[in-house]
Parts: sequence; structure tokens; C-alpha cells
Amino acid sequence: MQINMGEREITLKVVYYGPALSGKTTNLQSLHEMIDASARGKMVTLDTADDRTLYFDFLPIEFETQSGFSVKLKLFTVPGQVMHKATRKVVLAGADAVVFVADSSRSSASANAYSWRDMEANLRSNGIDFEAMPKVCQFNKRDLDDVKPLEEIKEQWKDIPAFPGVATRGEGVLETFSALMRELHRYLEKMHSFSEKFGVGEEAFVAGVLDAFGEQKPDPESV
Ligand SMILES: Nc1nc2c(ncn2[C@@H]2O[C@H](COP(=O)(O)OP(=O)(O)OP(=O)(O)O)[C@@H](O)[C@H]2O)c(=O)[nH]1
Ligand SMILES: [Mg+2]
Repeated sequence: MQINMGEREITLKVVYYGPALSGKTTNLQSLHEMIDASARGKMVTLDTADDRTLYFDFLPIEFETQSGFSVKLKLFTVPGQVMHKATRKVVLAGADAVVFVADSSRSSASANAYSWRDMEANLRSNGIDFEAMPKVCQFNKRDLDDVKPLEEIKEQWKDIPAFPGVATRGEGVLETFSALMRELHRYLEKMHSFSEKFGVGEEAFVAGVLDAFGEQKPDPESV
């Protein structure tokens, strides 16, 4: 978190992590399409010819709190291909929260597990407290044939909020992101008494984020 009291600005970094081709870039593209034009920044995508992320994608989202702070969210994706390990560590540096995008296909189970361990190692080597860090998981590609049943997934991911997704259709994308915002506020509350310091409570924070999505927003009570 970066705070500029003079400008009344709070900057938070969110990273989408996960194995290659799980749908991290698609999640950001989908959020970008859903954002109201007024809150929408330019999305930067750096990929190779075959659509795979080479360095990162970046999407800024901004909203104003009623207490007069401007919250700047900086969303990044890492490149999931195994060979980009060093880049993932750089992109993760200074992250305040992560979305882990897993591929729901049964055949991707070991790639998911490898990527999760890689994320944990990279967070730790960046000096970030892995256990405390706000995290949510998205099980993407629910439209594919050979996917694990959701009950099995929920059982395996008991400690972390997990959401189904079909990012190509925008399904589950905003739910995942708003759940992460809720986790993030809870964390900032615990570590920095966020509500008291910046005059924005959990509901107002989540509602502020969702406002950027205008018509598309889900019911804040449901996330
Ligand atoms: N069937 C299906 N395909 C999806 C879904 N989400 C993404 N895809 C497709 O999967 C491919 C990879 O998606 P990306 O978003 O580029 O994956 P990524 O995680 O950014 O991959 P890397 O950048 O290599 O780490 C693309 O062809 C997407 O259109 C989904 O929910 N269902
Ligand atoms: Mg990508």
C-alpha cells in the first residue's frame, strides 16, 4: 500500500497469479470491458504473437471514497509459463492482494499445484507474509468438459474463498474481484485500522469498487 496524505491518495496493488493459460489475462480484459468509462484507465497488455503473456498485463481502476480519498487499484497479471519465473517474482513485489486463477480441467491439477507453490515461494522471497496476505481463488474454465466438481474444489480450498468462473464470458470475474476487495479491506483494517484512518468501512470500500462497474455490479451482500 502506498499512501499520499497530501494528495489524499491510496494506491493498492493486486496481482492475478496462476498457471499458463488459466485465464488471468482474460479476467483483466473482462474487467476492463465491464468498467464504466469514467473509472476506466488504459489497459496495457504485453504479449507474444500466440496470446501468451510475456511480461505482464496492467489495468488501473480508480474510485473516490466518501471521506475524500482517491483509491487507485493497480491490477497486474503474471506470465504463467514456467520459464518466466523471474518475471513473476518481479511482478509480485509489493503486492497487497492476489487472485489465484486456476484451470478447472482435471488435467491441470498438477500445473495448478505447481503454480500455487511457486506463488508462495515468490511471495516469501519478496518478504511478504504469505499466510496473512489477502487471497481468493478462481476456478476458471468451468465450461470445459472434464472439470472437477465444485464441491470437491470447495472441500480442498476450505481456507480460501473460491469462485467458479468462465472468464471468456465474464462469468465469475467481478464476483472474484469484489470478494478479493473485501478480503483486502479486512486485512488493511487489521494491520492499519483502515476504516478509522481513512474514513472508509468495509461496505463502503466494496461498494466504491463496485460503483466503478456501474450496471454490471453484483449485489454487494452476495460477495
Ligand atoms: N473455454 C474457456 N477458455 C478460456 C476461459 N478463460 C480463458 N480462456 C482461453 O484460454 C486461453 C488462455 O487465456 P489467457 O487469459 O491468455 O491465459 P493466461 O492465464 O493469461 O496465460 P499466460 O499469459 O500464458 O499465463 C485463451 O485462448 C482464452 O480465450 C474460459 O473460462 N473457458
Ligand atoms: Mg496472460
